[in-house]
Amino acid sequence: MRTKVAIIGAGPAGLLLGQLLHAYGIDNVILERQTPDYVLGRIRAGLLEEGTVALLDEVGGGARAHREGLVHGGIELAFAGSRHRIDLKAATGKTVMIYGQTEVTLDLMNARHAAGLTTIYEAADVKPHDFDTDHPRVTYVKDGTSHEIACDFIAGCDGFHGVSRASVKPSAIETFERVYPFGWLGILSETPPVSHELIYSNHARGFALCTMRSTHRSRHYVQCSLDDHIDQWPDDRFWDELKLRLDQETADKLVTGPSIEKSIAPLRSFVAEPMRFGRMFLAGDAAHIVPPTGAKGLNLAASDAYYLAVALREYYIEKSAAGIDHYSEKALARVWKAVRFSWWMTSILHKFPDTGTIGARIQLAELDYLVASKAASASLAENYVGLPY
Ligand code: RFL
Ligand code: PHB
Repeated sequence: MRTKVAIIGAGPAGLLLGQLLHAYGIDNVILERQTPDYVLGRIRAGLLEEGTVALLDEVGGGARAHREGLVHGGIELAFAGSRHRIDLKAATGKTVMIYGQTEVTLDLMNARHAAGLTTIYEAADVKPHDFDTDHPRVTYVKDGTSHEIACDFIAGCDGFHGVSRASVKPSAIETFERVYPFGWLGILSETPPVSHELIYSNHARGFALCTMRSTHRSRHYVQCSLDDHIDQWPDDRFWDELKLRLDQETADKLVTGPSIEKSIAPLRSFVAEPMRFGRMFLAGDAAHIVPPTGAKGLNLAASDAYYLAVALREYYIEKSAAGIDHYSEKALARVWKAVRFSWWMTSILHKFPDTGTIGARIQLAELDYLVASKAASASLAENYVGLPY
């Protein structure tokens, strides 16, 4: 088989890239290790920047998001027993949208299917080859048979544990990493959200977040130990702990119910530089990870896909390599700002085991300043709604 761009991974980065390339007349094939149902079953991000929604619109996959997504003009920060609203819309003129990653993925999968584009699911042993030559190729095994795709370019959209970044020789790549000393325990429940907007809570017992997927489905997170296992967190313990970390009014209003999904995610900041290796590009989690506190992971996957698609369009339509030559630099400039913001949101909202009581007091002083200062609130808002592409 031959294609212009072989995309490894059918997560948000790979699927969006595939649709953007198709819109620009560039044929592509996606290779995905898992089944479609497995990909759709991963409960992850929930919050989209306007730029991400605009990209879904650009590829004709945004209609359901506009119908079913919940548009939010603010967030609340809870600390020292009270809640304070940050008015995102007033500060930036922009809003954010609650629309789950599972829905984004489904809409992009449907758009890809409708366009008749090839996605090979359950592709085993996927390997990129010869990307430092003009004739890259990708090999894989499907139903026990080996196959090869010859291509012009490879897009590594295969997430943090993917094969693309791992195929680069160590001397060609530099990585930056911070692993945080805690995780997030998340549960999904068929209960109404406790508030119209998201509540991020700094509490002496640890961070908590009240978010949602719809008007009848809630998503909640509590900071937990990295040693914790979900078996140690029956639903009752989760709800009790969450209530303890919220202000009294919110705790009293919280509607609890059985969890329909429960998982623990470690928190990490990670960046690989560069994001281009000859004729292979990395996009999304394959190149960088942010802690979920700033809600940036999925949105960065979308901006990478956009930068890469535009660069490849320039290559094919305008016959210029300038776009692909600048892809890494352009994407990384936006990535590092989101890494900085996500690290900062994490640092002011979580309980850190090693900063002691002075660390906790400094966090409260910073939060107090943040909600009282127009300039500081506006800075948070500007980053939260997403920096321009
Ligand atoms: P994905 O979604 O990981 O998709 C990568 C795809 O590549 C496939 N793959 C392979 N395919 C072929 N061959 C191989 N060798 C392959 N190796 C992997 C995988 O099966 C998968 O389908 O990366 P992408 O597209 O870059 O999208 C990024 C987002 O998924 C990610 O940034 C966010 O979900 C991060 N994230 C969260 N972000 C938020 O903004 N808010 C959240 O609440 C939030 N929660 C999360 C998260 C990420 C998590 N991970 C990675 C474990 C919770 C979790 C648990
Ligand atoms: C989510 O809805 O899962 C979500 C929202 C905002 C975050 C993290 C997760 O910062």
